[in-house]
Amino acid sequence: MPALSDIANAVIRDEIEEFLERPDEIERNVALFAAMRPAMQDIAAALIEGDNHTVDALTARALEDGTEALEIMDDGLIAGMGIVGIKFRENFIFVPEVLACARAMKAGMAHIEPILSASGVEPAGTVIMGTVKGDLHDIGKNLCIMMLSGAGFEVIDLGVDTSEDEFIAALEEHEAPIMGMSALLTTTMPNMGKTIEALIDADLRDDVMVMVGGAPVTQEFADDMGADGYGKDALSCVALAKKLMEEHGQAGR
Ligand code: B12
Repeated sequence: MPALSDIANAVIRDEIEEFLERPDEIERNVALFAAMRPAMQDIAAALIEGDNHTVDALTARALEDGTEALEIMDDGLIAGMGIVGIKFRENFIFVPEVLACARAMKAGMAHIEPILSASGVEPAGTVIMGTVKGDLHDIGKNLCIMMLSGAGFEVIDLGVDTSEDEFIAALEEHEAPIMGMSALLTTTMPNMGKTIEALIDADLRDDVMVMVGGAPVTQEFADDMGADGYGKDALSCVALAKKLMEEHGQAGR
């Protein structure tokens, strides 16, 4: 089993030692960071410190050195944000610090976005994406959008705090076969179900495949609300969108 001392970056070692308390989270993060290249650990450390300039510079350098954009996203950026999430949950840090980390994440994403989005393949279909009403979290949604664009989907981004009416207006305007909703708060998750209800009321439910995601969302919750699919991360979002496109075609919609 990997040990804390297997992690090259001192900031990451200190963060795990000082702020992680649950044995499963310690074990998972030690294994994750110990297996990671030191350059990715450095990006994660700068993100955890909310240092957007360093994340910006290190991400650019890693790409120049030939590191894959996906590796930087998964290892440097998402793994770093995982530690931030735990510290936030345990009240070691608060909204202003998390906002600084989110800014640092966006600084890194700005470099990988053009790479993940530059696919040059035939348009795979249109997807409408939005974070549901009352919810301002957009990092995960934006990662999904980058990956979808990279896979050839045209994505209409409705942003955050998206009302049922805004989803409906976008569907009517773009006639998209797929709609994706993101929610990060247990209090806003029910708004996904409410949006699906609104689609039924507007007589649009049969025209569109609905996919949902976000950290608190589960397959079971997705089934209960009547969504057509659930994806746990940006990669599964793309796989799901492709599957739903096929199902949409088979249903003759
Ligand atoms: C960053 C962050 C913020 C930032 C958001 C900045 C931004 N621009 O997004 C700020 C500081 C603004 C914020 C505010 C708040 N937050 Co906040 N936040 C987080 C944090 C730390 C990370 C979220 C994140 O970006 N994760 C990284 C991304 C990559 O992961 P992801 O979003 O899950 O997305 C992936 C998958 O879920 C999936 N996915 C996502 N969407 C979709 C959609 C589809 C269709 C598919 C298929 C897949 C998919 O793919 C993504 C990529 O792999 C989480 C902790 C956590 N562990 O989630 C708390 C967290 C979500 N926040 C929380 C809270 C409580 C709040 C506040 C209420 C705090 C406050 N007191 O004000 C406010 C709410 C504001 C609002 N109305 O929305 C709680 C929610 C608790 C709960 N049970 O509901 C969490 C869990 C922290 C905690 N444990 O306490 N937050």
